[in-house]
Amino acid sequence: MSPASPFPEDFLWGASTAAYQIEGAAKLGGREPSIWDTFASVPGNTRDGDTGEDACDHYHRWREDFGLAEDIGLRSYRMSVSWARLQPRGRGELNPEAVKFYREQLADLAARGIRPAVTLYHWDLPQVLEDEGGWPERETAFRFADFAARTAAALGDLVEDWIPVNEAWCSSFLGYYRGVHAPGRRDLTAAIRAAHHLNLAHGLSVAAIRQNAARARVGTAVIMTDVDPAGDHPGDRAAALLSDGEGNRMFLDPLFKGIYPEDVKWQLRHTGGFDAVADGDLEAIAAPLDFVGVNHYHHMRITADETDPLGTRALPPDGPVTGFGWEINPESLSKVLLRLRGEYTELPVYVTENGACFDDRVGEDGEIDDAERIDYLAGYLRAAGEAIEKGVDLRGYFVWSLLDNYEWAEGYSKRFGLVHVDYRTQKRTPKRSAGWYRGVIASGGEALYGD
Ligand code: IFM
Repeated sequence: MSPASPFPEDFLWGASTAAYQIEGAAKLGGREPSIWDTFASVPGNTRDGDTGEDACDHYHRWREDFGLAEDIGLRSYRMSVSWARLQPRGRGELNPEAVKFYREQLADLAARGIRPAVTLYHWDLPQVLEDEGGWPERETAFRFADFAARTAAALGDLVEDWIPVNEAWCSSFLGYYRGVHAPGRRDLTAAIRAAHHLNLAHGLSVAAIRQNAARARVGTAVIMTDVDPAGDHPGDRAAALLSDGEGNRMFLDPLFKGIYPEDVKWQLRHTGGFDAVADGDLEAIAAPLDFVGVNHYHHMRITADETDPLGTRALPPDGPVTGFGWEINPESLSKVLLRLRGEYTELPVYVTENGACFDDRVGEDGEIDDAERIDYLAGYLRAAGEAIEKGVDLRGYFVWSLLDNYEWAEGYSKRFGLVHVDYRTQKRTPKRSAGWYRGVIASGGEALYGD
């Protein structure tokens, strides 16, 4: 730790990406479609009909991208592997070409002194498994555990830090209830079943990874949103409680307490979704972990809304916002980290994602002066530092994202990267924030506290 910085010496300064958002090469190397290929191919599902078919062409350009990561001075890089590439039919032997592809990447990261963290499921379910019912079906959790075991065996000598499932809330509630993410279903019962089976998939894979990769440290990446009632009205308080229950506690409670929240079960009893919970599932889900990853983007003020099937609605933010219209409120990050420690666990924590998209412009000199992103990241990093000072065992922070990339239903319209990508030419240009982050890392965080 340097005198002015609360960040420990061995803090993992990192950045994150995900396979479908950057790889492209959707039809190469033996890969078969995932639910995102199918969803994005339907007109109207994504902005401008954008798909991840080419994305950032990281499949062919990963060496260049890792060079950029090294130039920034990243100590760790969080990536995901594509299930549809590694196990294209959702079962059986892994695809050797995909194993080679990821092994080469992991070896290259090691050679550059960058520690990898590997996510196994960042939303790209093989379409063949969705055709069999997808996450609302219990079998999918067992398919995932098998995939996790095989992948850990194939890559485990090159990776220590494993994250089985990224943001189970998005896959379940955005994918199966709101219908805005793949597979685009709108069925609350299916979403609750999906949430449970994603939780179960996480739990089953913890043991599967450890059995197949001796050095494994296994964690998770939960999205934690800071939720407040919009007003003092009892209706707003009840709506905020349910929103917190659906978004945060549905995932944190089973992981760290081995229960589903009683109030959420009661509110959603009419769906029958919790009938999916079988004897022994909660014990499996609550398998002890080595660390927790927190993805944080939102503070939300929730009001009651009878027109919404869940009865909740987020009010538009009244302060500064990102290019997504998401409220900029760094204090929320320290709040969720302190809540995690106070209510759930004292395990080591990593902020496995945090960042912002803005309307970045390439200047006439070819430079991208993304001052808003620098302000955003500086504010949230200082908030992370405050959480450390208040006792949170925070061991790392990963900017979302290393590169501009495919932002799901928003296509290529939202740019989150430290590095700009020209999707026409695939030219990479580090933004000013990349140089700024390099300085932060080199100073051990001290640069965050200069004048
Ligand atoms: O791009 C996503 C990422 O895939 C998951 N977490 C949130 C990011 C920004 O929306």
